[in-house]
Amino acid sequence: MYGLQAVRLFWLSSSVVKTSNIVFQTAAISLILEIVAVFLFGNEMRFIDETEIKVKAGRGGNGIVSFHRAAFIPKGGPDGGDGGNGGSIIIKATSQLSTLEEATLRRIYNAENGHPGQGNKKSGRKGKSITLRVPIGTLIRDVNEDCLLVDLTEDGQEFVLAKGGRGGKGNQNFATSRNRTPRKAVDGKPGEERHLKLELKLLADVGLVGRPNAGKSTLLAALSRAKPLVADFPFSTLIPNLGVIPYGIYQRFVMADIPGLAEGARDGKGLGRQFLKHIERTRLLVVLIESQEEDYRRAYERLMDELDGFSEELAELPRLIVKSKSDLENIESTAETMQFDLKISSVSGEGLNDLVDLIADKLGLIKEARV
Ligand SMILES: Nc1nc2c(ncn2[C@@H]2O[C@H](COP(=O)(O)OP(=O)(O)OP(=O)(O)O)[C@@H](O)[C@H]2O)c(=O)[nH]1
Ligand SMILES: [Mg+2]
Repeated sequence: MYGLQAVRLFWLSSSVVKTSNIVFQTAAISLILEIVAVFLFGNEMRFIDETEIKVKAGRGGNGIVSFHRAAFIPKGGPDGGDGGNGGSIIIKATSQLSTLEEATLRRIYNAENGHPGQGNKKSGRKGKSITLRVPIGTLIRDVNEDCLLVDLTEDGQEFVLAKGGRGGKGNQNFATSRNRTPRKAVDGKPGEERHLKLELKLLADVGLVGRPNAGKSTLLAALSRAKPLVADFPFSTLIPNLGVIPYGIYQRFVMADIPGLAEGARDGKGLGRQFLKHIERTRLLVVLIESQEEDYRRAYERLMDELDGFSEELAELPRLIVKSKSDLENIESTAETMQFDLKISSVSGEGLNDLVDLIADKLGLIKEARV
C-alpha cells in the first residue's frame, strides 16, 4: 500500500517539478497529508489480493488402555475411551469481506489436537477447528502440488483446507471372547498439512477500463451506490471498487472500477496492470476514452495493447467503447478517428440510461424478469 502511495507521490511530485499547475500541487499536498494520516491512524485501505499461508490440522487424540475399577468389582472390563478427532482448518467465503487481510493475520495456522480418551469409556474432546474468512472470488492453490484446490464463488461456500487427524481407538473396542483384557489402544492420526496460495480475483459482470482520469470512478458513482474516490488527478483510484447497478425492478449487475491504466503499464509503469486480474473474470469490458483525448484511436489502441498483453481471457472479452465526459467535448478540435458505441457524461447524465441498457443487453438481462 505504501508502495502505491509512493508511486502516486512520485508521479505527482514529478508533475509539480514540470508544472506550476496548482491542481498538481494541491494533489501532492493532499497525498502527503494522506500518508501522514495513514501512519497516524493505521491503514484502513490495505487491499491484499494475494498471500501464502501454511495450515496444519490437529492430530487425533490417542485412544487409551484402561480397565474398570470399582469397589467389589475386581475384574472390571476394558474401558479405555477413544481419542477425539483433531481440529480441521476450513476456509469460508463471505460477502462481508473485500480483501484477504483477515487471512493474513498469521502465516501459519495450527488447529488444536484432539484430546486423548479417558477411562470409563469416555471419548477425548475434539480439537477446535479454525475457520478462515475470505472474500467471494478467492482462489486457493496448493503450492507443493501446484494445483487449484477450489474457487470460492458463492457467499457462505466452505472448503476444508486441512482435515483433522482421526482419534485413535481405546482398548474398549478390542475386547473379544478370547481376549477380555486387551492391552491394545491406537494412537491418533496426524492432521493434514498444506502450503497454500490464496488469490483474490474479484467477481463482477462488467469491468471499467481506461487511462487515469478517464472518469471511471465518477461513472461507477453515478450508476451505483458505490462511493469511490473521485479526483481531478490521475491515479486517484488505488484499489478496485465494486458497485451494484440496478436494472429494472428485479435485475442488477456488478461493475468493477480499477485504477487507471497508464501508458507502459505492461512494463510496470503506473498501478493499473496489477489490478487487471480483477476484471479478467468479467463478461464485458467498458472501455472509457475521454472526449478530450487528442487521438481517440491511438488512445484506444494503447489500452488494447495493455489488455491483450495481459492475458488471453482479457483479450477475448467483448467490449463497449464509450466516449466519456461528453459535456466537455469540443467537436471542432477533435477529429473523429474511431467509432464509439456510445457517448456519455456522468456529470450531465447524457447517455447513462442508454449505457445501462446496452450493458444489460450484452449481459443478456431481461428488464422485467424476476431473478
Ligand atoms: N465534466 C466532466 N467531468 C468528469 C466527468 N467524469 C469525470 N469527470 C471528472 O474527471 C476527473 C477524474 O474522474 P475520475 O472518475 O476520478 O477518473 P478515473 O478514471 O476514476 O481516474 P483514476 O482512478 O485516476 O484512473 C474528476 O475531476 C471528475 O470530476 C464527466 O462526465 N464530465
Ligand atoms: Mg478512479
